Amino acid sequence: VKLRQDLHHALDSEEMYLIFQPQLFLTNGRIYGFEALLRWEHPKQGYISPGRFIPAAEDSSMIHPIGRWVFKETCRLLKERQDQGETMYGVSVNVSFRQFHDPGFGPYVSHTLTYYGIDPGLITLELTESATIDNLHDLVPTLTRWKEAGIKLALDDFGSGYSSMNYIGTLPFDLIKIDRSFIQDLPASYSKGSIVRAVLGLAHDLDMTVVAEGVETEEQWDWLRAHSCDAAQGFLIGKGSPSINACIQEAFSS
Ligand code: G
Ligand code: G
Ligand code: NA
Ligand code: MN
Repeated sequence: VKLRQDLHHALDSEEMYLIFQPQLFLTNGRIYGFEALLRWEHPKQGYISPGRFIPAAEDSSMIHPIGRWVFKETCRLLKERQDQGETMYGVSVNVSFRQFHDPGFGPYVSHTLTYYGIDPGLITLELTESATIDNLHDLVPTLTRWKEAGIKLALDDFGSGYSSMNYIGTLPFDLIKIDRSFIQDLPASYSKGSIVRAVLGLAHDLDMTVVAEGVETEEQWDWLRAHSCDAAQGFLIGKGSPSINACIQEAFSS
């Protein structure tokens, strides 16, 4: 209850900020893009992980202003890079399925991109599920409009929790992010490897890109590269930083 109340003040009092975690192409080690991850430094409790506060935000309606802020802040930071003449990279932003209950969110995304003059092709929206969805078909019009605008769509944490084959069959995803739980036991686990190979086959058959999450070791990197996974993200490459440039330095320092 307290956490929920504190969420109300968190955005206004600038307790929340974004970090960017780098993703590299497995073929050539170049930058694929970045994932924006929300951070909350609570004035009394210190760091609170999104794993704790996102579910609380989803259970209240706080996910709506928080979700809008995350998208706007990402665009603001991209605009800053653009104005400084820096190289532009794609950035993915997490969107909770609960945010579709906010009918203004779709238009908000379009307006914000226009306001900051950001190429929609730079944006991937990562859809994350924390509960079952009754009617996936209801999401299709909004997702189709985003795609028509040039925004890419990712299915996050694939294989874990509630996200299932049903999602891939119904919604127009451009990429799949394989959950860390499948990657962490590679290359030792034959069964996890088998699942990852199957996901790669399925995704590539459907012309989808695959990003592996939670890559921590060289062995995992080599295995994923040998099995034609497209890109990797994880502590092996970098933990992430509020500054995209610092993030790039970290990614290439190892
Ligand atoms: O940040 P961390 O790596 O601890 O992420 C934990 C979980 O929180 C992940 O499932 C991630 O997708 C989610 N998450 C991180 N940032 C955001 C955000 O801005 N919005 C939503 N909805 N989820 C987020
Ligand atoms: O839920 P989602 O997968 O979107 O969020 C990623 C979460 O995993 C974040 O909490 C992030 O800090 C964390 N994370 C990112 N890379 C790694 C990694 O290589 N290992 C571990 N253990 N956690 C990671
Ligand atoms: Na995510
Ligand atoms: Mn994820």
